Amino acid sequence: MLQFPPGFVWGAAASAYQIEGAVKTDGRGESIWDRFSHTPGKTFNGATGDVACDHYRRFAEDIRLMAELGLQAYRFSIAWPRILPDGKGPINERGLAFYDRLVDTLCQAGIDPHVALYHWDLPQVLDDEGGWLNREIADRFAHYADVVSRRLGDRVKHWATFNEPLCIALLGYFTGEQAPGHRDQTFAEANAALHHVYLAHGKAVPVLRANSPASKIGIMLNIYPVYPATDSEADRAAAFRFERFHTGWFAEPVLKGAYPAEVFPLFGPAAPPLQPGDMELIGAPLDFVGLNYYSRMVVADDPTAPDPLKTKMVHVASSEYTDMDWEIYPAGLRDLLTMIDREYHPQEIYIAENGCAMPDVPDSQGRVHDPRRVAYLQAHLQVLQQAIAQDIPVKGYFVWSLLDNFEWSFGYSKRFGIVYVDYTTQRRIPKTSYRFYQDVIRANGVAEV
Ligand code: GCO
Repeated sequence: MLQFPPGFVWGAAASAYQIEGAVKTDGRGESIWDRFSHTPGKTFNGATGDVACDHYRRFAEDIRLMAELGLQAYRFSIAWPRILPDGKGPINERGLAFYDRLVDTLCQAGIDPHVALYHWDLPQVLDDEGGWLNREIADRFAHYADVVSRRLGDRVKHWATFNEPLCIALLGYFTGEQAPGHRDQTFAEANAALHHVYLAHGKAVPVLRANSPASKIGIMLNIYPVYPATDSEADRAAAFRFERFHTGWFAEPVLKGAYPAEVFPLFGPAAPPLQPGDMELIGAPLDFVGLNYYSRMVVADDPTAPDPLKTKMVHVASSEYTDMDWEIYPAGLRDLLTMIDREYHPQEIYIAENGCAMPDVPDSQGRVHDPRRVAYLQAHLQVLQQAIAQDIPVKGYFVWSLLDNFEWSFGYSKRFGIVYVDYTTQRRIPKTSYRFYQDVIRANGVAEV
């Protein structure tokens, strides 16, 4: 048995739009994901988060599942449009009251609430005013953070400002795969959106510290370990460019207070719209960094690629892939943690998301066996335990996710949960991986294979 340290935190992660449903209940305003998912052609089979896992109504049942699992923490996001339906102006008390009940029910179950303020569901009214392209959004976000942390700051001891600035900027404004679905190939919009997300983060940190003085504050990042497709000079240079961009661009502003100098010239007039004082604010010291790890990036040189990096992702023929077509590569978690610890020396790290999509189907007795997910989790936990044994300050692990849920543009076609959701009945069926994770938590350790 590979033991984790005493006090290691075992959790599960989810996000508001992916599980709550109830999109028009109790005064919730429209979000950009409501608008995007209801736009024909944007999501698989036209799926939306209108109902999702109906968690808004069923949260007490889901918290019972968490308690039976033995969870010590639950990472969820708050829907800005429930709190401020227009993103600003009057507070929607019924929306705030929902999260009050959620937090109280979690605390009564002995489960620590880890809150992310923003997991992609921007109030549509703010997007109509420019959204993340409008620098004023940073003040709107700071106000939202103030309203929420004044109400919950006595019980929430872990706050993350944003989930994955990379996806907000790149998928929302460059590839258009996610809301608000812009496809600006000059990269100017992606860089402006990214910079304003960072600015909003920098403005919210002191607000959270003031309203929730006993809490720890951080951000959730998806940073990838990057490997060259071949040992050729061109591919090694491509991997370096990709790594400096992805890690540098999507992590260093908040971890070091600066964009990587070698990448800045790539963008010319499309560079982030910096103003004096921005980077000092953005680089405010954090108590933890949340890392969402799923897989690595294998990169080759591609002179024909559309983006300034001139790189392309490569499949590894000898590797196994998940239902998302992501390579299963546990060693990447060790390499990522080693790099983050060496380069940025974070006080604390949480694995804020780790898991896999598999084509789960109930058997004739209604049970869901997911041995490949068990194997995925076991392999990554084994690597994690070994990294912690090397004194890398990982304090907790959050499986993505407790429930199968709305996987953004993939709709409900990808199942990441350790609990199966029958969306026609909303029945929850714990999978084999739920029992596996229950045993890991109970033992605070994982069997070595
Ligand atoms: C992300 C998001 C989650 C996803 C999960 C599976 O990392 O993309 O945080 O909302 O659903 O990662 O893709």
